[in-house]
Amino acid sequence: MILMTGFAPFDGAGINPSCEAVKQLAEISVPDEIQIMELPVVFKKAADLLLQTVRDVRPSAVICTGLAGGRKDITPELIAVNFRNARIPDNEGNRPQWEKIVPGGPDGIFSRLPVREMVQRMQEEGIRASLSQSAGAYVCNEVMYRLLYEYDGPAGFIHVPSCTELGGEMEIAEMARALSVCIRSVTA
Ligand code: PCA
Repeated sequence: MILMTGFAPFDGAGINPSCEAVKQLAEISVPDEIQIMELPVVFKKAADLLLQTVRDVRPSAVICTGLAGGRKDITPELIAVNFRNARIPDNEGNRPQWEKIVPGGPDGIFSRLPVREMVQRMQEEGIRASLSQSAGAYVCNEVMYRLLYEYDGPAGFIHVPSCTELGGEMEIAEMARALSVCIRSVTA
């Protein structure tokens, strides 16, 4: 079973397309294949909750997703960095500046998902997709870093762009389709 996560809404938006896409994906995929989970947009808490669930449900792979508002493509992330620097407060008012996530941990950890193949497959299916070399320094990057640091199975992070409901160009149904293509790269 693959554990898939999306994030709660943040920064004043009413929805977060990452979570909506993951929910739609659960409806179109084989029920035993995935378990879904919504993470709070809160430093430390999101990663703690995720890792507790990973220990409890023992998934065969973990794919986390989040919103990257300025992008137009579905972007699998190549690497997480050991660094927090929040431009805006999280949903509980935390705004860490210029900090390490894990003092003494490696500077960066590469995704353990087949990111290159995922991008290729999505493009072949006509979906706007490209590789991202930075997950930022906000809650998504922290979740990706702690996941890769504390869990040793296949794991990584995919950012989705803004959705039509929030003034973006991509439909949530298209994002769900993109994630189903990505899952095929992990299970194949
Ligand atoms: N995107 C933010 C946090 C939650 C989300 O969906 C990020 O990219 O860090």
